[in-house]
Amino acid sequence: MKLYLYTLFFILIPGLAFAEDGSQLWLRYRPLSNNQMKALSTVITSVVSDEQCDSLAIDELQIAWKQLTGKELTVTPSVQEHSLIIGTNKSKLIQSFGFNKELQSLGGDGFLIRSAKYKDKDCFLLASEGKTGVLYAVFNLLKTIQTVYPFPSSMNVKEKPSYKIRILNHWDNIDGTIERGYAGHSLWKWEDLPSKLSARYKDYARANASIGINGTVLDNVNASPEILSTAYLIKVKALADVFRPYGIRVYLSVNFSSPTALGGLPTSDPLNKDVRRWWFVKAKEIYSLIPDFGGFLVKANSEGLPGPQDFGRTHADGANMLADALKPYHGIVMWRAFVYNSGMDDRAGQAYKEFLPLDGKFRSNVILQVKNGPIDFQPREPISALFGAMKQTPIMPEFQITQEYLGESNHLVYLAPLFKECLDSDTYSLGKGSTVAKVTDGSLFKNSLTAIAGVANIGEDANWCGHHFAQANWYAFGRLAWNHELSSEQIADEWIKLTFNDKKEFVEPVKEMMLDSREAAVNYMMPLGLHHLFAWGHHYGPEPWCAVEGARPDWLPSYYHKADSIGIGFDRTLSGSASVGQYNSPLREEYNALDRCPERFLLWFHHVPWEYKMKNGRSLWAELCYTYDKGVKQVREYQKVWDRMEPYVDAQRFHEVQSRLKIQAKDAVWWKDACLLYFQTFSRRPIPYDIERPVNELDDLKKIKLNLKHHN
Ligand code: GCW
Repeated sequence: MKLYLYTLFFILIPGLAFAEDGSQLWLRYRPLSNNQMKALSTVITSVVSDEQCDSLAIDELQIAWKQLTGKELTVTPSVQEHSLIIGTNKSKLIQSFGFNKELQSLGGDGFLIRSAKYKDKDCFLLASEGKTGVLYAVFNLLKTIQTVYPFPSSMNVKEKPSYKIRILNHWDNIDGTIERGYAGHSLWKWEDLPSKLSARYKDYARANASIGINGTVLDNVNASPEILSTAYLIKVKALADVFRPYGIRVYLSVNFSSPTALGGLPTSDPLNKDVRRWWFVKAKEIYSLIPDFGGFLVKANSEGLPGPQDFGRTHADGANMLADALKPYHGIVMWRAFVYNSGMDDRAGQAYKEFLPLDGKFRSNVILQVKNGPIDFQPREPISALFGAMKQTPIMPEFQITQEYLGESNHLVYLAPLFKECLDSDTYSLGKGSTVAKVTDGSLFKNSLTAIAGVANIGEDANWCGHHFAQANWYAFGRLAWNHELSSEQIADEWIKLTFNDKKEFVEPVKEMMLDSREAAVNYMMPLGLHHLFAWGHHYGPEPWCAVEGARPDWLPSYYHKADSIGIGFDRTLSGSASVGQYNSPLREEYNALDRCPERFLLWFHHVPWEYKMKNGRSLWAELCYTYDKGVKQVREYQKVWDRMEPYVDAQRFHEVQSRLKIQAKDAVWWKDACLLYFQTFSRRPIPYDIERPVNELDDLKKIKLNLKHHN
């Protein structure tokens, strides 16, 4: 009976009849309250545009208006009192305001939103040098309408993106699987392309445009040569055509040995004439199909992939050859610096050693793509020393939005604080204030090619990202790529209001939980600078004891934690692996000195005795125990916070988040017990008696073997 009434309720109330599956992301346009509507209707009543070309932006505006206010936003041929005037700098009407120079300086993606007078009429101006900028301005205005109360009676917004290229990297394979993807299969339906276009392609483009993302690498960096076959390029073209109106360019990851694997050449040596010709011809073919193709992303001589070193050439030789082929069409090469070889050399220092000697040797259309930290997207890493070291080579940060090492799509971990921690870190490259943000946005070294990449967490799940809160990480990446000065708090605030609701009772506690969540994950997984304690084969659960016969040592946790009877941690000081020496002063000295090293990086840089006294007076062992315990407590707290939110959230999203928090809480205990019980076999000290006792036996934990299919 209860079920019957419930069903009836949904059938009878239109608008509630659709499932709240999260598919609308942050683009929901919920009806405004009467007060909000009043404030808005006193300043904007109609829209005018003297250009056809902005129809997409106008459409978006009109759709949103209808949903927000219940009214049509009428398009008028001429300016009226309270008109919203929209257009590019080409429009005569826009030009009449005299902002030409300012608009030019903001570029095709930047925009102005201004209160202005037109022949004594009060109006709002929304303008850009380019069409994409106009679309961005519309999304910005719509965001303001939904998140700022009351709607301001006058506006003076001027925005220009921090990075020219704001790009997602999809690790999507052409067989439809996604490497490190936790939200179902790939969105790209290669078997249906080019003739059948999924409706989600447009939704994807629109969502990206709404946060300023303007590029997408469609395929995995572990690239199949087949992606460059004519059959696939025609499919890529079909996607590029859908994305183009939204200002999104398509890029491809390429396999360095494509000339051999696809073209049948005996070699892929970058200095070989036939190889060079092969790439030139391939570039020509690509651009004949996709005139605005963005360029290539390359993972070479990394984790077993082919690269120029197979032929005794350097990374610069390889990158430059591709850059030469793309140059006539203004394409770029994003060359990854994620390289490390198995051996005795500290993995954390290898990319720097490999690439620093090549500084200044790359073509101007090459940009080096560097992961935020020197190892691999761990819950916490210091920055890669390459930021700020390569002074003559543009560098783009690579962040991981997909939560490979952060609980996949089961854990609620808001990543803006992680991204910000990297961007705001000082490299001291040209003295104090040389932050990663300034090193990479072109302001410090005056380079004009600037970019930032995020490894996408998007799949074909209805809610796109697996966990409803993982949408916030896609959103945060886009917002920070647009403006790296935004705070994590501001981004969370926007996202919550747009995605859920604007009730203070909901926004505040949920925001607090999000802002705290990355630190919680560090606490229950790898506190105090620990890293890579993950299980073999997947990167979900703990296996600090992991030993696989014949395995590369640098793929095993013991390589990183180095726990023994004396202590724990990787000695990267000048008397250890010396990787600390790759940082500029004063970072180098600070990290090198045990008593000055920030405790969040302690075990990253030092092998520390169990009895070492921490700043708060506890021993290292005790501090490790308390920190793991704190992480567990934080997640238990999130469960309480979320359960209290039930009145403010639709049932489906409430329950889905609730059930994932249960998994996260169990996982946090798993992490804590596994790490503490295992490290205790070395420390031989008791777990402080005032914290929760382990609920697992170490032997049982060692038997856990996850079903990879479930997790990948
Ligand atoms: O961390 C490793 C991942 C690989 C990934 C690689 C990379 C795409 O475990 O799955 O491969 O990094 O970034 O190239």
